[in-house]
Amino acid sequence: MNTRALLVASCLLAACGGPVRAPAPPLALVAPPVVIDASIQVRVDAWTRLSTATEGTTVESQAPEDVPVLIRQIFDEHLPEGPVDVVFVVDTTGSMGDDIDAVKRDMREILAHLRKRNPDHRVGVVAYRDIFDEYLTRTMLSLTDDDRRIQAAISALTVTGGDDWREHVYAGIHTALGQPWRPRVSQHIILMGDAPPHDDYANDPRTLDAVTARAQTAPLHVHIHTIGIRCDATCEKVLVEEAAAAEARGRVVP
Ligand SMILES: [Ca+2]
Repeated sequence: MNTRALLVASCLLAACGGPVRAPAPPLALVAPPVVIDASIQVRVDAWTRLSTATEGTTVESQAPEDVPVLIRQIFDEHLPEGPVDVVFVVDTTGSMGDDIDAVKRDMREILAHLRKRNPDHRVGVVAYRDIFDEYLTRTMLSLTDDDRRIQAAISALTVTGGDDWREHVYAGIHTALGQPWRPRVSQHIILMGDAPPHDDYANDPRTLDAVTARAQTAPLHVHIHTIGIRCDATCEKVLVEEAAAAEARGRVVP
C-alpha cells in the first residue's frame, strides 16, 4: 500500500477531518432486538403448540388493558353454551404486575360476563413461577361457583421473583389439570404469561407432550387457551442481561 493509500485508510479508520466517532456500543446494546424477538418467538411457538394440541386458541396482548378484553373474547368465541369449568393459570413473576393489575380491575365485569353467558360455571386459579422462587405452583382457588371467592383469589395474586427469563409453565398447567374438573362438562384453561416454558430441567416429567396428553385423557378434555403477554421493559432488561451472560459463556441464547 503506498503512502497516499495508507493515509486514506488511516483517515477512514480514524474519521480524519470529520467529527470524532462515538465508540461502537457494547454488544449487549446491539443484541437485544434479536434476542427479544427470538425469545418471544420461542414463547409464541410453545403457546401455539399447547393450544393446537388441545383444540384451544392462542391470542397475543399488546398492552395490559388488552388482557381483560382477550379473556372475554375467549369466553365469547370458545366457550359453548351450558356448564363450563375454567381454570386461570397465571405467571406471577415480576414482569406480570401491570397485566395482572388490569385483570384485577376488570374481574368483576369479567365474571358478570361469564355469569350471563354460562350461568353454570366454576372457576379456579393456579399461579406459577419457577423452581428457585417462593413457590413453583400454587392453587389459589379450587374450582368453585362462588364468584366472591373467585374475585378474592384474583385480587390476592402478587408478583415477584422469576430469576431467569423462562418460567415453569408446564408445572402450572400440570397443577391445574389436578383440579376437581367435572366430567362431561366443557373444560378450559386460560394461560397467561410472558415468558417461554422451562423444558430443560433434567428428569422433570412436566413437559409439553406430557401435559397436553394428560389434558386430553378422559375424564379430562381440557382446552388450553393462551394469552401471550407483550414483552415489557422488565422482560427486555432480563433478556439483555441473559444475552450478556450467555455471550460471556460463549453460547447462544435462547
Ligand atoms: Ca425463571
